[in-house]
Amino acid sequence: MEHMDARTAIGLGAASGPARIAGPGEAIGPDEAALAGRNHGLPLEALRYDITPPGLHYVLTHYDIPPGDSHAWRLTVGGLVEEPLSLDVAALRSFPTVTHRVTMECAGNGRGLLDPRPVSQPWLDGGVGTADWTGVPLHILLAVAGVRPGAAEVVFTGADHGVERGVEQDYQRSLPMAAAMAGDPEVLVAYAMNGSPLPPQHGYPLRLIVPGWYGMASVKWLRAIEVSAVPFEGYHQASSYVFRRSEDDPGTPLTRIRPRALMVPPGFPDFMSRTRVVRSGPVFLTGRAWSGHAPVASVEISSDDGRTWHEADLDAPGRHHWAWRSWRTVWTAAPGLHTLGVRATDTHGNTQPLRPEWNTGGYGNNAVQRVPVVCLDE
Ligand SMILES: Nc1nc2c(c(=O)[nH]1)N[C@H]1C(S)=C(S)[C@@H](COP(=O)(O)O)O[C@H]1N2
Ligand SMILES: [Mo]
Repeated sequence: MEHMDARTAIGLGAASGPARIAGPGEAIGPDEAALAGRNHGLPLEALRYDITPPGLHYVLTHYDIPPGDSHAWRLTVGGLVEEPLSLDVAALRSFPTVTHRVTMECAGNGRGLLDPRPVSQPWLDGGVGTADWTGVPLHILLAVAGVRPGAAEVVFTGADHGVERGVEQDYQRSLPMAAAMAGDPEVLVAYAMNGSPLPPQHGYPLRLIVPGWYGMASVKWLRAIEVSAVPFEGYHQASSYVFRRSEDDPGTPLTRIRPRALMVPPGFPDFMSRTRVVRSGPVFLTGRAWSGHAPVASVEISSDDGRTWHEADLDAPGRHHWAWRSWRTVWTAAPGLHTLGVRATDTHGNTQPLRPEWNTGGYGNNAVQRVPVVCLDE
Protein backbone atom coordinates (compact mmCIF):
# COMPACT_ATOMS: atom_id res chain seq x y z
CA MET A 1 0.00 0.00 0.00
CA GLU A 2 1.30 3.43 -0.90
CA HIS A 3 1.94 5.88 1.98
CA MET A 4 -1.23 8.02 1.71
CA ASP A 5 -3.47 4.96 1.29
CA ALA A 6 -1.97 3.35 4.38
CA ARG A 7 -2.97 6.34 6.52
CA THR A 8 -6.41 6.43 4.93
CA ALA A 9 -6.95 2.78 5.91
CA ILE A 10 -7.26 3.86 9.55
CA GLY A 11 -8.73 7.29 8.73
CA LEU A 12 -5.67 9.00 10.23
CA GLY A 13 -5.73 12.77 9.90
CA ALA A 14 -9.37 12.82 8.80
CA ALA A 15 -10.98 13.33 12.20
CA SER A 16 -14.55 12.10 11.93
CA GLY A 17 -17.69 12.66 13.97
CA PRO A 18 -19.62 10.27 16.17
CA ALA A 19 -19.78 6.51 15.81
CA ARG A 20 -21.07 4.93 12.61
CA ILE A 21 -24.70 3.93 13.01
CA ALA A 22 -25.48 0.32 12.09
CA GLY A 23 -27.81 -0.11 9.11
CA PRO A 24 -31.35 -1.49 9.58
CA GLY A 25 -31.06 -5.09 10.78
CA GLU A 26 -27.23 -4.99 10.55
CA ALA A 27 -25.79 -7.73 12.74
CA ILE A 28 -22.79 -7.25 15.02
CA GLY A 29 -19.66 -7.60 12.88
CA PRO A 30 -16.13 -8.86 13.63
CA ASP A 31 -15.07 -5.31 14.70
CA GLU A 32 -17.67 -5.15 17.47
CA ALA A 33 -17.16 -8.84 18.37
CA ALA A 34 -13.41 -8.11 18.82
CA LEU A 35 -14.20 -5.19 21.14
CA ALA A 36 -16.78 -7.22 23.06
CA GLY A 37 -14.24 -10.02 23.62
CA ARG A 38 -11.60 -7.63 24.97
CA ASN A 39 -14.01 -5.56 27.03
CA HIS A 40 -16.12 -7.98 28.98
CA GLY A 41 -19.12 -7.18 31.14
CA LEU A 42 -20.12 -8.26 34.65
CA PRO A 43 -21.91 -11.63 34.46
CA LEU A 44 -25.19 -10.53 36.05
CA GLU A 45 -25.18 -13.36 38.60
CA ALA A 46 -22.13 -11.54 40.07
CA LEU A 47 -24.49 -8.77 41.20
CA ARG A 48 -24.85 -10.98 44.28
CA TYR A 49 -21.44 -9.88 45.65
CA ASP A 50 -21.14 -6.57 47.53
CA ILE A 51 -17.69 -6.15 46.02
CA THR A 52 -17.14 -7.57 42.56
CA PRO A 53 -14.54 -10.37 42.70
CA PRO A 54 -11.38 -9.80 40.64
CA GLY A 55 -11.93 -10.78 37.02
CA LEU A 56 -15.72 -10.31 37.14
CA HIS A 57 -15.65 -6.47 37.23
CA TYR A 58 -16.34 -5.09 33.74
CA VAL A 59 -13.37 -3.89 31.68
CA LEU A 60 -13.25 -1.12 29.08
CA THR A 61 -9.91 -0.36 27.45
CA HIS A 62 -9.83 1.71 24.27
CA TYR A 63 -6.32 0.81 23.08
CA ASP A 64 -3.82 -1.71 24.55
CA ILE A 65 -3.11 -2.44 28.20
CA PRO A 66 0.30 -0.71 28.51
CA PRO A 67 3.25 -2.41 30.23
CA GLY A 68 3.43 -1.22 33.83
CA ASP A 69 6.60 -1.45 35.88
CA SER A 70 5.74 -0.13 39.32
CA HIS A 71 9.44 0.60 40.09
CA ALA A 72 10.01 2.73 36.99
CA TRP A 73 6.56 4.37 36.99
CA ARG A 74 6.40 8.13 37.55
CA LEU A 75 3.30 10.23 38.13
CA THR A 76 3.88 13.90 37.39
CA VAL A 77 1.79 16.77 38.76
CA GLY A 78 2.42 19.93 36.74
CA GLY A 79 0.94 22.81 34.78
CA LEU A 80 -0.40 25.72 36.81
CA VAL A 81 1.23 24.71 40.13
CA GLU A 82 3.81 26.27 42.45
CA GLU A 83 5.97 23.17 42.62
CA PRO A 84 5.71 20.40 40.02
CA LEU A 85 5.93 16.87 41.45
CA SER A 86 7.32 13.64 40.05
CA LEU A 87 6.34 10.73 42.26
CA ASP A 88 7.15 7.07 42.12
CA VAL A 89 4.61 4.60 43.49
CA ALA A 90 6.41 4.33 46.84
CA ALA A 91 6.40 8.14 47.26
CA LEU A 92 2.72 8.26 46.42
CA ARG A 93 1.94 5.58 49.00
CA SER A 94 3.67 7.64 51.71
CA PHE A 95 0.81 10.19 51.57
CA PRO A 96 -2.34 9.65 53.69
CA THR A 97 -4.54 7.06 51.99
CA VAL A 98 -8.24 6.24 52.06
CA THR A 99 -10.46 3.44 50.72
CA HIS A 100 -13.75 4.16 48.96
CA ARG A 101 -16.31 1.60 47.77
CA VAL A 102 -17.41 2.81 44.35
CA THR A 103 -19.78 1.47 41.69
CA MET A 104 -18.36 2.24 38.27
CA GLU A 105 -20.38 2.00 35.08
CA CYS A 106 -19.40 2.56 31.46
CA ALA A 107 -21.25 5.48 29.85
CA GLY A 108 -21.87 3.17 26.88
CA ASN A 109 -23.60 0.49 28.99
CA GLY A 110 -26.81 -0.44 27.10
CA ARG A 111 -25.50 0.80 23.72
CA GLY A 112 -25.98 -2.58 22.04
CA LEU A 113 -29.70 -2.46 22.90
CA LEU A 114 -30.27 0.78 20.96
CA ASP A 115 -32.00 0.62 17.60
CA PRO A 116 -30.33 1.66 15.37
CA ARG A 117 -27.08 0.75 17.11
CA PRO A 118 -24.08 3.10 17.18
CA VAL A 119 -21.17 0.86 16.16
CA SER A 120 -18.76 0.62 19.12
CA GLN A 121 -18.39 -1.59 22.20
CA PRO A 122 -21.83 -3.29 22.06
CA TRP A 123 -22.67 -3.45 25.76
CA LEU A 124 -25.96 -5.00 26.76
CA ASP A 125 -26.23 -4.28 30.49
CA GLY A 126 -23.05 -5.69 32.08
CA GLY A 127 -20.79 -2.62 31.88
CA VAL A 128 -20.73 -2.17 35.65
CA GLY A 129 -18.91 -3.32 38.79
CA THR A 130 -18.15 -2.31 42.37
CA ALA A 131 -14.76 -2.27 44.08
CA ASP A 132 -12.96 -0.97 47.14
CA TRP A 133 -10.38 1.44 45.75
CA THR A 134 -7.45 2.55 47.93
CA GLY A 135 -5.32 5.56 47.15
CA VAL A 136 -4.34 9.14 47.84
CA PRO A 137 -7.04 11.82 47.66
CA LEU A 138 -6.33 14.02 44.61
CA HIS A 139 -6.88 17.21 46.63
CA ILE A 140 -3.90 16.29 48.82
CA LEU A 141 -1.58 15.99 45.80
CA LEU A 142 -2.90 19.28 44.40
CA ALA A 143 -2.40 20.98 47.76
CA VAL A 144 1.19 19.70 47.99
CA ALA A 145 1.94 20.94 44.46
CA GLY A 146 0.12 24.23 45.20
CA VAL A 147 -2.50 25.20 42.63
CA ARG A 148 -1.85 28.69 41.23
CA PRO A 149 -4.57 31.29 40.63
CA GLY A 150 -6.45 30.99 37.33
CA ALA A 151 -6.72 27.18 37.42
CA ALA A 152 -9.86 26.00 35.60
CA GLU A 153 -9.39 22.26 35.05
CA VAL A 154 -7.18 19.31 35.82
CA VAL A 155 -6.15 17.09 32.88
CA PHE A 156 -5.32 13.41 33.43
CA THR A 157 -3.20 11.39 30.98
CA GLY A 158 -2.95 7.61 30.75
CA ALA A 159 0.05 5.70 29.39
CA ASP A 160 -2.04 4.01 26.66
CA HIS A 161 -1.93 5.32 23.10
CA GLY A 162 -3.89 4.71 19.92
CA VAL A 163 -5.87 6.07 17.01
CA GLU A 164 -9.56 6.77 17.32
CA ARG A 165 -11.73 8.25 14.58
CA GLY A 166 -8.68 9.54 12.77
CA VAL A 167 -6.94 11.09 15.79
CA GLU A 168 -3.68 9.67 17.17
CA GLN A 169 -3.77 10.24 20.92
CA ASP A 170 -3.09 9.28 24.52
CA TYR A 171 -6.17 8.49 26.60
CA GLN A 172 -6.87 11.84 28.32
CA ARG A 173 -9.74 13.35 30.27
CA SER A 174 -10.20 16.44 32.41
CA LEU A 175 -12.26 17.45 35.44
CA PRO A 176 -13.35 20.97 36.34
CA MET A 177 -11.38 22.25 39.36
CA ALA A 178 -14.41 21.94 41.68
CA ALA A 179 -14.99 18.27 40.75
CA ALA A 180 -11.27 17.49 41.10
CA MET A 181 -11.22 18.99 44.62
CA ALA A 182 -14.56 17.44 45.69
CA GLY A 183 -14.53 15.70 49.03
CA ASP A 184 -17.63 13.55 49.32
CA PRO A 185 -16.02 11.15 48.81
CA GLU A 186 -12.77 12.33 47.31
CA VAL A 187 -11.42 11.72 43.83
CA LEU A 188 -8.57 9.23 44.32
CA VAL A 189 -5.27 8.36 42.74
CA ALA A 190 -5.69 4.65 43.47
CA TYR A 191 -3.03 1.95 43.67
CA ALA A 192 -5.17 -0.89 45.05
CA MET A 193 -8.44 -2.59 44.13
CA ASN A 194 -10.15 -4.79 46.73
CA GLY A 195 -7.00 -4.71 48.87
CA SER A 196 -4.56 -5.90 46.18
CA PRO A 197 -2.42 -4.01 43.64
CA LEU A 198 -4.49 -2.92 40.63
CA PRO A 199 -4.78 -5.74 38.05
CA PRO A 200 -3.17 -4.80 34.69
CA GLN A 201 -6.54 -4.33 32.96
CA HIS A 202 -7.78 -1.97 35.70
CA GLY A 203 -4.84 0.45 35.49
CA TYR A 204 -1.74 -1.01 37.15
CA PRO A 205 0.08 0.62 38.85
CA LEU A 206 -2.02 3.84 39.25
CA ARG A 207 -5.41 5.10 38.17
CA LEU A 208 -7.86 7.85 38.89
CA ILE A 209 -11.20 7.03 40.58
CA VAL A 210 -13.98 9.61 40.26
CA PRO A 211 -16.85 8.41 42.50
CA GLY A 212 -20.34 8.84 41.02
CA TRP A 213 -19.13 9.58 37.48
CA TYR A 214 -19.36 7.33 34.45
CA GLY A 215 -16.21 5.25 34.03
CA MET A 216 -14.53 7.33 31.30
CA ALA A 217 -13.51 9.90 33.96
CA SER A 218 -11.48 7.33 35.92
CA VAL A 219 -8.28 7.41 33.85
CA LYS A 220 -6.26 4.18 34.10
CA TRP A 221 -2.44 3.86 33.89
CA LEU A 222 -2.25 7.43 35.16
CA ARG A 223 1.09 9.07 34.35
CA ALA A 224 0.39 12.82 34.34
CA ILE A 225 -1.83 15.31 36.15
CA GLU A 226 -1.78 18.80 34.69
CA VAL A 227 -3.53 21.87 36.10
CA SER A 228 -4.78 24.05 33.26
CA ALA A 229 -6.20 27.57 32.87
CA VAL A 230 -8.30 26.62 29.84
CA PRO A 231 -10.92 23.93 29.22
CA PHE A 232 -9.43 20.73 27.80
CA GLU A 233 -10.70 19.98 24.30
CA GLY A 234 -9.15 16.54 23.68
CA TYR A 235 -10.95 13.80 21.77
CA HIS A 236 -12.30 11.88 24.77
CA GLN A 237 -13.53 15.14 26.32
CA ALA A 238 -15.00 17.14 23.48
CA SER A 239 -15.77 14.63 20.68
CA SER A 240 -16.50 11.45 22.59
CA TYR A 241 -18.63 11.04 25.72
CA VAL A 242 -21.03 13.78 24.66
CA PHE A 243 -24.77 13.03 24.59
CA ARG A 244 -25.98 14.17 21.12
CA ARG A 245 -29.40 13.46 19.65
CA SER A 246 -28.12 14.11 16.12
CA GLU A 247 -24.76 14.85 14.49
CA ASP A 248 -25.35 18.61 14.52
CA ASP A 249 -26.49 18.69 18.16
CA PRO A 250 -23.72 20.42 20.23
CA GLY A 251 -24.77 18.01 22.98
CA THR A 252 -24.18 17.62 26.71
CA PRO A 253 -21.00 16.04 28.13
CA LEU A 254 -21.57 12.83 30.09
CA THR A 255 -20.73 13.25 33.77
CA ARG A 256 -22.58 11.47 36.57
CA ILE A 257 -24.14 8.01 36.40
CA ARG A 258 -27.88 7.87 35.76
CA PRO A 259 -29.89 5.63 38.11
CA ARG A 260 -30.17 1.96 37.24
CA ALA A 261 -31.28 -1.28 38.89
CA LEU A 262 -30.39 -4.74 37.64
CA MET A 263 -31.47 -8.17 38.88
CA VAL A 264 -29.56 -11.37 39.39
CA PRO A 265 -31.21 -13.39 36.62
CA PRO A 266 -33.64 -15.77 38.39
CA GLY A 267 -33.81 -19.54 37.87
CA PHE A 268 -31.51 -21.02 35.22
CA PRO A 269 -30.73 -19.94 31.65
CA ASP A 270 -31.29 -21.33 28.21
CA PHE A 271 -27.73 -21.40 26.80
CA MET A 272 -28.33 -19.46 23.57
CA SER A 273 -31.26 -17.12 24.23
CA ARG A 274 -30.39 -16.57 27.91
CA THR A 275 -34.14 -16.78 28.59
CA ARG A 276 -34.60 -17.66 32.24
CA VAL A 277 -36.44 -20.79 33.35
CA VAL A 278 -38.22 -20.96 36.74
CA ARG A 279 -40.78 -23.30 38.30
CA SER A 280 -44.17 -21.98 39.40
CA GLY A 281 -44.57 -20.61 42.90
CA PRO A 282 -42.56 -18.05 44.91
CA VAL A 283 -39.37 -16.88 43.17
CA PHE A 284 -36.86 -14.84 45.17
CA LEU A 285 -35.65 -11.82 43.18
CA THR A 286 -32.62 -9.77 44.19
CA GLY A 287 -30.14 -7.37 42.64
CA ARG A 288 -28.46 -3.98 42.95
CA ALA A 289 -29.41 -0.36 42.36
CA TRP A 290 -27.26 2.77 42.07
CA SER A 291 -27.20 6.39 40.90
CA GLY A 292 -24.31 8.82 40.65
CA HIS A 293 -26.60 11.82 41.23
CA ALA A 294 -28.13 11.06 44.62
CA PRO A 295 -28.84 8.08 46.88
CA VAL A 296 -31.34 5.52 45.56
CA ALA A 297 -34.78 6.16 47.10
CA SER A 298 -36.76 3.22 45.74
CA VAL A 299 -36.62 0.11 43.58
CA GLU A 300 -39.72 -1.25 41.83
CA ILE A 301 -40.40 -4.56 40.12
CA SER A 302 -42.70 -5.35 37.22
CA SER A 303 -43.69 -8.82 36.04
CA ASP A 304 -45.85 -7.62 33.13
CA ASP A 305 -43.30 -5.82 30.95
CA GLY A 306 -43.59 -2.46 32.70
CA ARG A 307 -47.38 -2.07 32.93
CA THR A 308 -47.63 -2.37 36.72
CA TRP A 309 -44.99 -1.95 39.42
CA HIS A 310 -44.56 -2.84 43.06
CA GLU A 311 -41.91 -1.73 45.49
CA ALA A 312 -39.02 -4.02 46.44
CA ASP A 313 -37.20 -3.96 49.82
CA LEU A 314 -34.08 -1.84 49.67
CA ASP A 315 -31.05 -2.13 51.98
CA ALA A 316 -30.53 0.78 54.36
CA PRO A 317 -28.08 3.30 52.93
CA GLY A 318 -24.58 2.43 54.08
CA ARG A 319 -21.62 4.72 54.50
CA HIS A 320 -20.64 4.23 50.86
CA HIS A 321 -22.59 6.93 49.01
CA TRP A 322 -21.52 5.92 45.53
CA ALA A 323 -21.73 2.15 45.85
CA TRP A 324 -24.69 0.06 44.70
CA ARG A 325 -27.27 -1.11 47.23
CA SER A 326 -28.99 -4.45 47.29
CA TRP A 327 -32.75 -4.95 46.95
CA ARG A 328 -35.00 -8.00 47.16
CA THR A 329 -38.59 -9.13 46.72
CA VAL A 330 -40.61 -12.30 46.11
CA TRP A 331 -42.52 -12.85 42.85
CA THR A 332 -45.16 -15.54 42.60
CA ALA A 333 -44.60 -17.11 39.20
CA ALA A 334 -47.51 -18.62 37.27
CA PRO A 335 -46.91 -20.96 34.30
CA GLY A 336 -46.31 -19.09 31.03
CA LEU A 337 -44.01 -16.49 29.53
CA HIS A 338 -43.26 -13.32 31.53
CA THR A 339 -41.08 -10.25 31.15
CA LEU A 340 -39.62 -9.01 34.42
CA GLY A 341 -38.35 -5.49 34.84
CA VAL A 342 -36.75 -3.49 37.62
CA ARG A 343 -36.26 0.27 37.98
CA ALA A 344 -34.51 2.57 40.42
CA THR A 345 -35.42 6.14 41.42
CA ASP A 346 -33.02 8.38 43.32
CA THR A 347 -33.78 11.03 45.94
CA HIS A 348 -33.50 13.75 43.26
CA GLY A 349 -36.40 12.09 41.43
CA ASN A 350 -34.22 10.77 38.59
CA THR A 351 -35.62 7.46 37.38
CA GLN A 352 -35.30 5.01 34.50
CA PRO A 353 -37.28 5.27 31.27
CA LEU A 354 -39.03 2.24 29.77
CA ARG A 355 -37.53 3.02 26.36
CA PRO A 356 -33.98 4.33 25.76
CA GLU A 357 -33.22 7.92 24.82
CA TRP A 358 -31.46 7.47 21.49
CA ASN A 359 -28.19 9.38 20.95
CA THR A 360 -25.40 9.20 18.39
CA GLY A 361 -22.72 7.75 20.72
CA GLY A 362 -25.06 5.29 22.44
CA TYR A 363 -24.46 6.73 25.93
CA GLY A 364 -26.45 6.77 29.16
CA ASN A 365 -29.00 4.13 28.12
CA ASN A 366 -30.51 3.40 31.51
CA ALA A 367 -33.79 2.03 30.13
CA VAL A 368 -35.41 -0.59 32.37
CA GLN A 369 -33.80 -4.05 32.15
CA ARG A 370 -36.15 -6.60 30.51
CA VAL A 371 -35.73 -10.19 31.64
CA PRO A 372 -37.75 -12.81 29.70
CA VAL A 373 -38.73 -15.72 31.95
CA VAL A 374 -40.40 -19.02 31.08
CA CYS A 375 -42.28 -20.45 34.06
CA LEU A 376 -42.81 -24.21 33.91
CA ASP A 377 -45.88 -25.68 35.54
CA GLU A 378 -43.88 -28.14 37.59
N1 LIG B 1 -6.09 5.21 30.28
C1 LIG B 1 -7.34 4.80 30.10
N2 LIG B 1 -8.23 5.01 31.07
C2 LIG B 1 -9.52 4.61 30.92
C3 LIG B 1 -9.96 3.99 29.73
C4 LIG B 1 -8.98 3.75 28.72
O1 LIG B 1 -9.27 3.18 27.66
N3 LIG B 1 -7.70 4.18 28.94
N4 LIG B 1 -11.27 3.63 29.59
C5 LIG B 1 -12.20 4.41 30.39
C6 LIG B 1 -13.56 3.91 30.34
S1 LIG B 1 -14.47 4.34 28.98
C7 LIG B 1 -14.12 3.22 31.38
S2 LIG B 1 -15.74 2.80 31.36
C8 LIG B 1 -13.32 2.83 32.56
C9 LIG B 1 -13.36 1.34 32.76
O2 LIG B 1 -12.61 0.97 33.89
P1 LIG B 1 -12.36 -0.58 34.19
O3 LIG B 1 -11.85 -1.23 32.93
O4 LIG B 1 -11.39 -0.62 35.31
O5 LIG B 1 -13.69 -1.17 34.56
O6 LIG B 1 -11.96 3.23 32.44
C10 LIG B 1 -11.76 4.48 31.85
N5 LIG B 1 -10.38 4.83 31.93
MO1 LIG C 1 -16.68 3.60 29.29
